[in-house]
Amino acid sequence: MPAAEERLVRAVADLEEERALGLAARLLREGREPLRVVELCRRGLQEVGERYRRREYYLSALIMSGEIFRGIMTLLEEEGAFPARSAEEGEAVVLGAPLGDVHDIGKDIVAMLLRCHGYRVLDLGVNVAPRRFLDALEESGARALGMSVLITPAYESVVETVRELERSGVRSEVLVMLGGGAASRRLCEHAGADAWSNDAMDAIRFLEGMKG
Ligand code: B12
Repeated sequence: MPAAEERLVRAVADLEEERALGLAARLLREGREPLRVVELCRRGLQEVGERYRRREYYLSALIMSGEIFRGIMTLLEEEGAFPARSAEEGEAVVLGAPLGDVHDIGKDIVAMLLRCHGYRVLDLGVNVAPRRFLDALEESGARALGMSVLITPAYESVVETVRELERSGVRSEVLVMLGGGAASRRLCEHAGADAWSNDAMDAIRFLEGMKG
């Protein structure tokens, strides 16, 4: 990894906000892909998570790291990195974090990318109960659902959401995709979802696959 990229990962991991923002701005100016900058920040946050797990950081560090990422997202928006396309005619996608999970940074990145690719995103936010996901799918006629799951206690709610779709008889009409740090092949299989990934761009690939 080039030194400038490594410095950004480290600045995020060390919670050096000003430095991280400055480095991100510089990388963009030098022509780095916005998604590359997102990925470097994600790695920085992953390291924050590791340090938290090892008890080298406290909860305040998680909060701070989230704010740093938000700052970088604002910067990317100001630079017009992910312009939203008009989506009135676009395919609808329901998005949210399952009940029990309040992490929304990754979900917001997915939402932004989808809008940038012309999808109509119904973002239900965080802590979304299974029934609310179902209601949104039925009301909007969306044929895709994306859940962003970062913590293991939210697994149950993911499983329950897929069951709710089954019970209502709409499961086979809806592409269910999982993402976020706690998404895995195991969870995908266990819940009976269709696809999972830790890469935001895959949301678009999954949706394109659905059309084909
Ligand atoms: C920032 C942060 C917070 C912030 C969140 C701020 C916010 N607005 O989101 C705050 C402070 C609120 C927080 C709270 C907590 N957190 Co926290 N947090 C993190 C941290 C450091 C970063 C998460 C993040 O935003 N990453 C960056 C984004 C960009 O990555 P991402 O979500 O994976 O998204 C990418 C892809 O996965 C993909 N993607 C995301 N969604 C989707 C969806 C689809 C469909 C697709 C295809 C792709 C996709 O796109 C993104 C870009 O590529 C992680 C560490 C980690 N390793 O993840 C811990 C972490 C997730 N938190 C953790 C914990 C324990 C907590 C708390 C319980 C702490 C506490 N004691 O209160 C609470 C839980 C609150 C709750 N009920 O949800 C643990 C979870 C452990 C577990 N497995 O259960 C982690 C892993 C830290 C750790 N190592 O212990 N946290």
